[in-house]
Amino acid sequence: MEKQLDPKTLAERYRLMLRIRFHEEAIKTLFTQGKIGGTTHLYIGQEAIAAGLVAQLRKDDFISSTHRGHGHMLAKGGELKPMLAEILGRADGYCKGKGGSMHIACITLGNLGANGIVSGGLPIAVGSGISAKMRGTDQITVVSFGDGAANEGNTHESMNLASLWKLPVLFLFENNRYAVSTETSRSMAGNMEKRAAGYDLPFARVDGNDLEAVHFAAQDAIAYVRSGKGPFVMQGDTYRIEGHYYGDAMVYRSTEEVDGWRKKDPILRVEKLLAERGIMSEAEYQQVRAEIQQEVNEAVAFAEASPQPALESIFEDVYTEWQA
Ligand SMILES: Cc1ncc(C[n+]2csc(CCOP(=O)(O)OP(=O)(O)O)c2C)c(N)n1
Ligand SMILES: [Mg+2]
Repeated sequence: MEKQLDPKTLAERYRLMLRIRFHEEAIKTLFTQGKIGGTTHLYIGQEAIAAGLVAQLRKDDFISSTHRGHGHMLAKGGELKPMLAEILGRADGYCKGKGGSMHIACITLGNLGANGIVSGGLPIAVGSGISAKMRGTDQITVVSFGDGAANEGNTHESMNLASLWKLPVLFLFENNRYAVSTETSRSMAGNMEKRAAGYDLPFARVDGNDLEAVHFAAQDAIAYVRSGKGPFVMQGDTYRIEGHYYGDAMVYRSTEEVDGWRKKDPILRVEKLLAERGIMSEAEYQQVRAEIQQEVNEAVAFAEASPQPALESIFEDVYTEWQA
């Protein structure tokens, strides 16, 4: 029999996946209402990866994330209220409203930051790995990156150095099939397994829409990296259900393709498991959905009531001081 999560953990991860999904759905509404500045990239469809891997990290481990990073942050212990306040650019946000969707960071939670630079998270993870090694701790750093980022020089330089110096970094390749409008088959030569082998790194590939598959592969990868043997590359195959950014016309792919992937929705798959294993009936998981929706609604109200950052705060939390 395939390995199974115990009922309590499965139910907890289900709640987390719903929290990630409903948070993103709330952002869609806020964005449509013109309440979010700039752009926003949604993690809808990829929840099993954050909930399967990031959620089992220790609090003192680190993550280095991407422009599509809300799910990673919530799985690392992020709370809905300061998340949404940050995304609305308000003073109660994780970065006091000065980071926004693409730059959410929280050092106490071990999030070294979402990142607007595609592949920008990888060198940061290498630096974090060097730090853990020099300090002699067994903390690990997980860096998520997409299929677009996979082809950037940063990715190769980071894997090379991390392998050479045996750094405690888990490279998490989230292949959601698209980089903006370009499908992976048109952008990526070879594959990640061969690339990892080229840097002498162990590799595992899983169905990224299968929570338990991600969890158990991640458990092994985390143990390997934590033991001090060096980095590991893990690939989760998934699909970006929404457009690249919210509002993208998505003319580059067919409705049939998207609908096909909606049927593989990682949340629906967990609901099926919960029911089949007698952990929750449909009525019970509908109740959980209602509870999480309520949590998200309260967080939206909190964020909307949060003040704008004070003008003077623009000079706080910066590394250099401006002088006339
Ligand atoms: C260095 C750099 N190049 C290009 C961009 C513009 N850009 C933003 S997201 C993106 C696509 C990234 O695709 P992928 O790595 O697959 O991540 P996904 O959006 O699928 O999560 C691009 C090209 C950028 N932000 N940074
Ligand atoms: Mg992608």
